[in-house]
Amino acid sequence: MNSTIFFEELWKQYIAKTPSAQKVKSLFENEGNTVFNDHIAIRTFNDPRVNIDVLAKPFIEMGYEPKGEYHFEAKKLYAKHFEHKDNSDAPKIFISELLLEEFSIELIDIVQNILNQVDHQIFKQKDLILKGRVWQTPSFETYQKLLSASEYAAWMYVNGFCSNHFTVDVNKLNTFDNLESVNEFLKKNGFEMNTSGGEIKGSATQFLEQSSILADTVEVRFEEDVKKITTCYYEFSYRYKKEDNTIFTGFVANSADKIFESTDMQLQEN
Ligand code: OOG
Ligand code: NI
Repeated sequence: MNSTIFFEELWKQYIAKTPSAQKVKSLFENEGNTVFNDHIAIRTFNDPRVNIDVLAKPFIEMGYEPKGEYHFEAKKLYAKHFEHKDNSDAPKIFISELLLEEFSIELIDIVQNILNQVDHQIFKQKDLILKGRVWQTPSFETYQKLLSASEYAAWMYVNGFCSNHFTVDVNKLNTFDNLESVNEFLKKNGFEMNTSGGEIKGSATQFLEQSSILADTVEVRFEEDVKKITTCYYEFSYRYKKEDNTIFTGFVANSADKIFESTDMQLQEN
């Protein structure tokens, strides 16, 4: 699959679970903008069957290379970002993994059991991140156990492999000069911002400002019952030039830490 088709397919799957993203993109387009994607993000577990290296492989084959590394001590996550070697317009890829060994035996067992349900070949497929949840129907009891230890683990159990967000490159919008005006526009149109750590995460001195709307929710069929659970969200980024006059292409761990919370059910109004 060529990379253009791959990203188109990824977008289709993403908006199927995140209709707000398509709505926001259309609103920008109606104002006279072309929307460019700054980056996508993928979540996983650090189990060797599905860790960052496994999920990065198809991107490496497309011409991406590893760049920055990020540590999230409280959330027990590690992440890497990847950039395309020769196409600076290609979206950056941010992949994080849950550090299983830092959790209880119970959580480790649950995750092992989930992964054991899946044929090994599936994890090796290049289009794994187009496959969503590749394990059996989740149990709400298990979901809640995971949730008490890690919102990320619980989200991953229900949503599986996908792009958990796309990101509007605010630098490239024609009718907006900054992230504040984008946020005002989103709120005026009825979208709810992730306010954890403030509406805007980061600053010009960190060369990156980010904001995001709260994740959409869908009704998920669990073994026991149907429940509303968060899916994916849309992010907005504004990047500044560094001292050397080139634009900053990395991520800021303190800001990312708060962006992760866009899928937190507790931030939802209902
Ligand atoms: C990723 C959160 C971090 C960013 O741009 O800093 C991030 C996630 O929610 O999986 O996307
Ligand atoms: Ni992001």
